[in-house]
Amino acid sequence: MEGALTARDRVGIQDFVLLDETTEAAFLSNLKKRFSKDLIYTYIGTLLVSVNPYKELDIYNMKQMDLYMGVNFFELPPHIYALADNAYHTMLTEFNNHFILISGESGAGKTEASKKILQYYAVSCPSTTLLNTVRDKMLMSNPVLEAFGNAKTLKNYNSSRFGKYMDIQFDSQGDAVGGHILNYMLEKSRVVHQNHGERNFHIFYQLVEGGEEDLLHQLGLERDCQQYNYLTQGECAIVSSINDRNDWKTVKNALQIINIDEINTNHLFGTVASVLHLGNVQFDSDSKGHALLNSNNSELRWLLGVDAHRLQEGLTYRKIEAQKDQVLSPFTIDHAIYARDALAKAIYGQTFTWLVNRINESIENKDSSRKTVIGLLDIYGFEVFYVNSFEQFCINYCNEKLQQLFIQLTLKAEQEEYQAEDIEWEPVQFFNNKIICDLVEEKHRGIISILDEECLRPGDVTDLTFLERLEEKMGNHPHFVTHKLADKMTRKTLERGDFRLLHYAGEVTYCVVGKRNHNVVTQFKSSLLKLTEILMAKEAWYIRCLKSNESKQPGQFDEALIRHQVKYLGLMEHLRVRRAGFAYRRKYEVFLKRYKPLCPATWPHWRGVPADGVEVLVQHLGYLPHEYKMGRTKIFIRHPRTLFATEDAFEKCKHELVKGNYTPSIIL
Ligand code: AOV
Ligand code: MG
Repeated sequence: MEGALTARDRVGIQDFVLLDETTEAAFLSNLKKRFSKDLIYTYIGTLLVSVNPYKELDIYNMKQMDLYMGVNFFELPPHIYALADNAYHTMLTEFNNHFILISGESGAGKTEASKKILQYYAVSCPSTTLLNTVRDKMLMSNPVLEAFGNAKTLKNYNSSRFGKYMDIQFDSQGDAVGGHILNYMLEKSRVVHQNHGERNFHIFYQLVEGGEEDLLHQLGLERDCQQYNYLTQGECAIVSSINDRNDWKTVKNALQIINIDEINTNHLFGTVASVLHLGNVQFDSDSKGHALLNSNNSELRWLLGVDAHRLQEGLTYRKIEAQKDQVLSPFTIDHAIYARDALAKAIYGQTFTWLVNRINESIENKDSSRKTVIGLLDIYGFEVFYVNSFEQFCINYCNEKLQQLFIQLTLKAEQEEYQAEDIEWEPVQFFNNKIICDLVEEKHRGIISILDEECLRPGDVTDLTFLERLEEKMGNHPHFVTHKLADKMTRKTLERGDFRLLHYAGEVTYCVVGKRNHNVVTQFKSSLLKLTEILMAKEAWYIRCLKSNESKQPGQFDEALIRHQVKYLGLMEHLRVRRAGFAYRRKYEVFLKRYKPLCPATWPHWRGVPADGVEVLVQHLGYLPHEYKMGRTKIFIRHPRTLFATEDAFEKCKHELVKGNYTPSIIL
């Protein structure tokens, strides 16, 4: 007993459900104790809490993978491999689809977690040469998509600037046989503008720093990031902790593995180079204030293989179709710059979509036999910058939706199920962020609808009229703050072009200037709706990632920062529901069908109603009264250990069953 206590004191408790008290202080103290021992993972039941260590830990090697393969969840210390393995085995036994929702704010460790899971499946699933190829391609899709879709931000040196949902498909033997990626809104504005201390997408720097001499020559590029307007706005093109040259090699190799041939690879880098050249195109104005291409522009000849004259025309004139005629209306310099940047963003966005499509073709499994999937969701985390624009609005809205999904699937559905099944239950209160999701997306009344209406309204619509309309309609909403209200409150005042939302994870001030991209946001809303439907049809597993400190320092546990995340992620409420509730539940029919060989009275057939059969069965297995409850249609099992013991007994009897000489008494 003393030994157990010592271990507990030393390394904390590995499942929060077993904590003596469910206070926030006890929760944080346990997390801190474990973090100080480099134990970054802790469970709340089957949910995995992960704290970013900001240093390499020796816990992701082959030995560790071997250790966790096929082992029951709670038999070993908490690990991301245990969760991945448990999802995999549940999928195989129940032959259904699963997804792993990885959430947390920017820099909390979501992308790293999703990579660890993919690596685990790549190593742990049975393999053949052919499947190894598919697996290599799936693994190699990561460095390619990160090069084109990730960037250094103030929050994270490798921040995902797009959302990614990846289905890994398994056949009935458990082989990983293919995959499919869905991507969500790439932050295209980064191509043309970066805030101070931030960079453009990694691939630009990788090409300029790492590209072979011949290639750079062919693309008309100089090996100097400072030469390119699109690379220098953040004033941090070169960062000591990012090795662009090495990453270039990795990306080139990865492109080969995912079957992008030399011609397409050349086109791909030609397009990347074109964007850099486009960013250097400058304009002068003539005596009437119309934009003209600057006479020093040598850049145009490098652009896209497009006729220079037509491109020049496209960048300095608007084409107006009037009945059968076409009229060219000249741009001012500001308009010309806007057109240039819009073109650069569109080219890069299309290139990214093309790349995702190529990857999908290369990892697609064409065999039509039935497959089950494990979906991995790794999306940009909640973020607050000094200036927050349209993209932050979409990113944070996406995080609200995922939090809502988590609440629906865990806190809400769980408690509703106890009520529906007549299980005695003391409700646990929680903050439901549906009110904020509605504020953003509700039909006819939400911010997105108002944006739509404003953009379609004839007349003089500007950013500020849009803001006025918002203030008119939302002014009294508890999660919306206008600049007028902010002035009255003691809070930081707002600029005239700003509004503030009180998100589940904190306050964010958004600047509406230049924001009114209603098509993109409406599309984003419907793609999130589809994503929610995809996820709701699957069994969920959760990883909640916590950021340990803002300065990315190893070993630093910023208690206030972590307390804030524990709060808004709803971890305390989740723990309370878990502790008072039941880890597993099965329909009586399903439970009985699987485990009936374990009891002479239920094997080979139970003649009565399934609920009675289950009662007889669990009595025979020695379940204690506090370990389970009988609901209206399901048995509820309090702790997974009870189910694991039953499952172990079932595994043992399976061999005898196959031989056909089985009687329950042999086993029990
Ligand atoms: P994110 O995906 O959650 O942010 P990342 O997964 O990119 O965050 O993690 C940020 C950085 O933290 C990584 O580049 C690593 O340096 C470090 N890190 C994270 N997890 C681990 C780990 N398990 N072990 C060691 N270091 C780790 V964002 O994409 O910004 O929302 O949009
Ligand atoms: Mg990420």
